[in-house]
Amino acid sequence: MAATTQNDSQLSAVPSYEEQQSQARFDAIIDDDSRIEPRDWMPEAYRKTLTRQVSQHAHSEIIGMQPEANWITRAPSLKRKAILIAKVQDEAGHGLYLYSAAETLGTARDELNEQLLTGRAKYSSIFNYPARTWADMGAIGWLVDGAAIANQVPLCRASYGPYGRAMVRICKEESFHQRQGFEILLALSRGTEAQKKMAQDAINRFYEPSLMMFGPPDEQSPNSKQSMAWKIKRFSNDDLRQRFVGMIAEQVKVLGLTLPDPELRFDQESGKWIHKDLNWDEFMSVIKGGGPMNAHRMERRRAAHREGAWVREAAAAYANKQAQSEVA
Ligand code: BYC
Repeated sequence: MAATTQNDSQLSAVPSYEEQQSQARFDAIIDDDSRIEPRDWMPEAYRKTLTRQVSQHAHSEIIGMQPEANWITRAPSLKRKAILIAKVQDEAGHGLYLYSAAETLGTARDELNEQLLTGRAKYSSIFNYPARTWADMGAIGWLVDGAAIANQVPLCRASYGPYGRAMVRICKEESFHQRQGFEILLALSRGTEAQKKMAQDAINRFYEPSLMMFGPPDEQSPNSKQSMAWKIKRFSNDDLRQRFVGMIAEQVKVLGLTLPDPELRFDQESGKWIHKDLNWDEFMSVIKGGGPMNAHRMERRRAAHREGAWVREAAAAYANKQAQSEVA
């Protein structure tokens, strides 16, 4: 009996002719740099890794609203307030496009949301650091959105159609976000001594966490190799970090400020930027929930979800009513 069971499972592990054909078609689409669409056959592992990445990306956009939203009431002028409101609203939109893209992979939004609220899904490490001063709005825009752009522009070419298309729109908005952050820092750096100091302090605190947004070093990144083979990721974590460092090393000069990294230099021989060692123990602790703001961010998100229950109920009741009137 046991032998029969083993035999059966061995047989079921051998792909059927149809499965082999589907796999070959999938491989050809990837090789061809073309796109996988929701109705196409895809390996379960591809679906799973995309659901993980896209939903975690969506969660990051939603949690990422918090540090900036906290500054809306304290923005130094009406103009700054209006810009910040628009930016935070954009992040909500990014979350919604990304949840929609993730849903096309077959997991309902309620389930994805549940994964966030119960701590089963990650969101970007960067949002577990506090935004202490107005200059932090500048540092978040310039460094955090800057890192986001460096990471996300290649994702516009991700092999999964709905993800790549969502990224095109998101990247356009992110580049406006980065400029507004840079402009906040520029105004502060040209202001009083105290304002300049505040801008430098914000850069000092956000530099290292923004470099860690690209994920662990390549040799410690369990998902990169396969995600690159599937053309979800187009560049490795370290390669993208390199591009970003090169970009901000030049831009900081325009600000008349500095990056808190005495080791930072371009090494002609290797063609690489050398930067200080990043604190990967801290990164691991932050992504496991031990960052300075993890508990606060999650508490706030759960409260917002609870407080939004009546909106979801009203929207569902309205949709129901519309559907009924269409049938009638
Ligand atoms: N934070 O094998 P690896 C924004 C996890 S939103 C937390 O390299 P992968 C913005 C990783 O998930 C920015 N966790 O993974 C919003 C994995 O754990 P699991 C968000 C991280 O997926 C509002 C493990 O570490 N951007 O810009 O190949 C306002 C091993 O890593 C992080 C995106 O989500 C991290 N930083 O590569 C302002 C971009 N890094 O899942 C701004 C899309 C790694 O196996 N995502 N981990 O348990 C990606 O490009 C990739 O998922 C990553 C990681 C490069 C982040």
